[in-house]
Amino acid sequence: MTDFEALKAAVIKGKRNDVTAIVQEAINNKENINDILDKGMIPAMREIGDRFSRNEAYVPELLIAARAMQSGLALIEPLLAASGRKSMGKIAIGTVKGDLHDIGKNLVAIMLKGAGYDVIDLGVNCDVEKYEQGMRDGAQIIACSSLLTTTMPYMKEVVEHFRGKGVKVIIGGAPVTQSYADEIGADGYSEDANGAVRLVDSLLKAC
Ligand code: B1M
Repeated sequence: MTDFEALKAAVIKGKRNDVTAIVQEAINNKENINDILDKGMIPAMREIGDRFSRNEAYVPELLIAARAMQSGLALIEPLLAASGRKSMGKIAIGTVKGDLHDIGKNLVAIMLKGAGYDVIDLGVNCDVEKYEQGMRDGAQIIACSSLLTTTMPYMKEVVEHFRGKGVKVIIGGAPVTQSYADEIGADGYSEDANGAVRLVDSLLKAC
């Protein structure tokens, strides 16, 4: 039985070795992957963010927590990666211009890969030209992530740029909402990584 509180504490404190040890043990014990994420690692990032808001944590603490989270994700990714399955479609994903947050974007990419999609990871700080490269490389869907209220408006530029070009643009990230997606005319929004997979499934089925 995994000690999710210990995992959460290890991520918050940025204890990379502890995070990898707990996640590896959870994997060995065939713990549900979604539980590892939803009961341990994701609440940890929420908690460190709340502490940051209250001035009880600062950027260096956010960074070391993020690194610890990424080391746990690195162990989970291969388990979710589709093994030799026929690709169900191609998605290009990136965090929008001006924004360097990539944990949520990485999680969405991992889940999409796990569901059998080819994923082009465009990284962070993506301008329309970078997303355009994703389209040239065959992506049917462009997925944009944003974590800052100041970078979220760039999603509107991306949506407008791709209008009529035959690719769909979907959006997500902590400050993003369905009503914002409707307002800017995005083809879809999802609140979390699993929702992103369902969204992509339904958009590509409709093609
Ligand atoms: Co930053 N940061 N940060 N940060 N950071 C937030 C976002 C913040 C809310 C913290 C706070 O104040 N409480 C705040 C934003 C406030 C606002 O905009 N109103 C903030 C700030 C202010 C900043 C800086 C400006 C701080 C500074 O320098 N003064 C700065 C900006 C840098 C920049 O980007 N230009 C900054 C920097 C950083 C670090 C570099 C230190 C680090 C990022 C490291 C990294 O990503 N490699 C960091 C971190 C770690 C956070 C918090 C604590 C955690 C983010 C995270 O990883 N969450 C965050 C607080 C918080 O979110 N509570 C915060 C876990 C992740 C799994 O969730 O990314 O939401 P999330 O992804 C979810 C969903 O949103 C969704 O699925 C994911 C999984 O379920 N999703 C999608 C995400 N993308 C999607 C795309 C889709 C669909 C779903 O496509 C269809």
